[in-house]
Amino acid sequence: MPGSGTVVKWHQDFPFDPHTNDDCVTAMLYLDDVTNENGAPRIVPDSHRGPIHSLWHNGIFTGAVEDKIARECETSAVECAGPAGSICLMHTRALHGSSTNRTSSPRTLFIANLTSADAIPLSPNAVPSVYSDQIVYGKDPGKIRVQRQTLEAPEIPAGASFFNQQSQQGM
Ligand SMILES: O=C(O)CCC(=O)C(=O)O
Repeated sequence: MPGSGTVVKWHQDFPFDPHTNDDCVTAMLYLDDVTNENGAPRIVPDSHRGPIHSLWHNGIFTGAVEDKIARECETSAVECAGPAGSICLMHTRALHGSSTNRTSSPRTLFIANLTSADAIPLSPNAVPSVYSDQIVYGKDPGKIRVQRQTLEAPEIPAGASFFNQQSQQGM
């Protein structure tokens, strides 16, 4: 929101919303024009091929990667600006963040997590909806695909937003 000074710190979505496999995509529908001035999402190309970074620091789930990784993101991220109606599709492992909205108008995104039907959630959905678990394309395979991985359990947020978690002083 304008004037809030809110920054979305660098993170990957998968550690917030782990599944049995990572064939998962975050879809961000831009409801307003999204520009450099109002905090366009910034994504690090190819980072989905890299490691999952911890969002826990000093025993606190901060929802953000450690400072050293964040500094690397700053130098390699690309900005994803676009007019209202655009959709930004991002792999669940992609490192991303957004800077503050420096304009006087809101910048609104509708965000949906799309997963392969055989990717089953490993932690409770923090933002349940009537559309949760709906198959949007294809049929239920009746199978669960499990990839070999070791993941840290996320902290389940008290509210619908991860902003409270990211504002904690854990790093
Ligand atoms: O609101 C934004 O700018 C990005 C939100 C985000 O990073 C996310 O939903 O994972």
